[in-house]
Order: sequence, then C-alpha cells, then structure tokens
Amino acid sequence: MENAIHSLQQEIIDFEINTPEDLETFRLKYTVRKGLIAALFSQLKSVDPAEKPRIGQLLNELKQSADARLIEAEEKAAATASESSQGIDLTLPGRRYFTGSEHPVQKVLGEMKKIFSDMGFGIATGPELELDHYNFDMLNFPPDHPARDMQDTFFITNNGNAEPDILLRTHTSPVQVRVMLDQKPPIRVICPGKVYRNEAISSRSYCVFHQLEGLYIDKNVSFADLKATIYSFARQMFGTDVQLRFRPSFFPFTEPSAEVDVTCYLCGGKGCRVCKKSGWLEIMGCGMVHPNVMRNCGIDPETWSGYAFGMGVDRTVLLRYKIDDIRLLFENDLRMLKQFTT
Ligand code: 2NL
Repeated sequence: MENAIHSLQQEIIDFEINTPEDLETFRLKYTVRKGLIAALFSQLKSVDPAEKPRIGQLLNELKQSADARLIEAEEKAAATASESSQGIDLTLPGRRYFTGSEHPVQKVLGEMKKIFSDMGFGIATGPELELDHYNFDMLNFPPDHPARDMQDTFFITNNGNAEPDILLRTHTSPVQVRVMLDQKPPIRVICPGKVYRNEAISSRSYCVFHQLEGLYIDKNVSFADLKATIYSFARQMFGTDVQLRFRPSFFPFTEPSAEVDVTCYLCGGKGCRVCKKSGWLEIMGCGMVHPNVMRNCGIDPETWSGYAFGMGVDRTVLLRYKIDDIRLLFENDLRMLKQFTT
C-alpha cells in the first residue's frame, strides 16, 4: 500500500501538463471520484488498524498535491488563453490605413475655383439632367442649331415639342440661366461640373468631360473687365509670364465673342508637339452676354451688362500631369489613381 502511494506520488510529479488535453487526462486519471487516488482510498479499510492513521495521512497528502497541481495547471491555461484571444503583439508594426486620394480633375478644378473665389465669384451648381429649354432655348440657340441634333446631344426624352424635353446638359450654361432666373444682379458666379456630348470617343475626346463657366452681371461691365479677369486667372493658373491672345469668335449666347489662347506653357511659346508648333494653347471661350439671353432670364439689358466665359478642365489636367489619354480620367483604375496620393 505504501509503495503504491509513493509510486503514484512520483507519477503525479512527473506528469507533464502542456495542453488543455493533458489537463483533462490528468484530471480524469487521478482526481475524479473514479480515479486512481480514490481507488487507493477505498483500499484503506483493509489496512492494518495500527497503520491506518499513517497511511490515511499519506493518502491525504497525495490527494492534496494532485489537487494543487490541477489548480495550478488550470490557472496557467486560463492565463495563456486570454493572452492569445486578445491577440495583442506590441512588437508588430502599426496597420496602414487605406486613404483615398483627390482625383486629378478635382485638384485642377479646386485650383480654378480658388482663383475665382479670391476674385469674389460665388460657386453655383445645378442638375446634369437638364431641360432642353434651359440648355438651348434660353441661351439663344436658334431652333435649327446643329448642337440640338441627336448626333451631338444625349436626349433622355424626345417628345417632338409635345412636352418639355430632358437631356444630359452639353455645357454648364443652364446653371447660370437658373442663377439669373433666381437672383437679381449684380451676379458673380462660376459653375463647375460635368457635361455630356455624343461624340466619337478617342484618346482626345470623351462622352463626358468637365467645364467651368463664369458669369458676371452688373452695371457698366465691359469687355475690358472680362479681359482683366481672364488675364488674372491665366497668370495664376498657368504662370506669371504667359501671354494671352483674344481671337474673334462666335457663340449664340455672347456678342461679341472671343476665344482665348495662352502662350504654350510647355515650350514657352517656341512651338512643340502639344501646341502643334503654333506656340499657343486655346484655354477658353468668352464674350459679353447676349441681350436676348439677359431678356430671357428677366434681366433688362438696357440697365445691366455682363460677361461670361467657359473653359474645359480636362485638357489642362492632361497637360499638367502628362496623361496621354482622356479616358484614363474616367475609368477609376486604381493603378492610375494611386499615383495621385500625396
Ligand atoms: C467654351 C465657350 C462659353 C459662355 C460659355 C455663357 C453662359 C451664359 C450666358 C452667356 Cl448663361 N455665356 N457661357 C460664354 C462664352 C463661352 O464657353 O469654349 N467653353 C468650353
């Protein structure tokens, strides 16, 4: 009996508890009611009565040491479990956040908006789905103007004059029409946004692009005011040493009208592939708001006068960032967008 107790004592000391499975094996083998220690206790009644107190004492010590090992192992297991479930390893490098980046078109538009808002222009926006009436009629387009053709404009409805027609705006001018209908002069706004044209798609033209138009209406606004504003804008946008050239042109909504060129800011005006050896880049169209447009919008052209201008944004983006295909601006390909993270 005494030998059995000693060998079981040694077994319990040597038993390695490393995993939750070891722990369970230990518990079932030694400490439960049908375990080996309990079995020895049941043999106590057949022990010589003189030896009973001593053997009983040995058995109690055996039981206590087994229970102590069990509790110690359980506590250790609980501690490692909570450590690994939190999964905190303070030596790991921090996680990098995936932040987006500003689209190059929005970067350039942002610069343009800043320049004009510094000059006192407010910013107006409007719907991309627009009434035919605001996109064309109000802007003095004659009924047979080619821009009204299905070939050039995305019509959403075509009721043949029975009901008002809806289209994808072909310029941001209808936003200015809405501003004129809503507000009394003086008016000084720019209208940035997407516009749509049904054109053959290529590396140089796409069915959607960005425009920024401006409108200033007040008393005694002159073409000289227009020129001064455009000069100031062009120098801030393209460099202090650019020169400008105003060429006579025609738009239904302005009279007189002009197109504006800057000296090519890539070759400094010497002539290169981009400016097609001319030394000049066209940047915008402009003119004095046509009296018919003013009247259509409830503004008396005898009291008020105004200028307006409109420019494409995307071409400047392509030149600025040396992008050779306009379609890249609209595909949202991350390989392209990631190059604009700051
Ligand atoms: C261009 C030419 C232009 C305007 C836009 C405008 C708007 C109203 C009245 C009069 Cl409401 N004019 N806008 C005027 C002249 C030129 O844009 O080449 N854009 C890319």
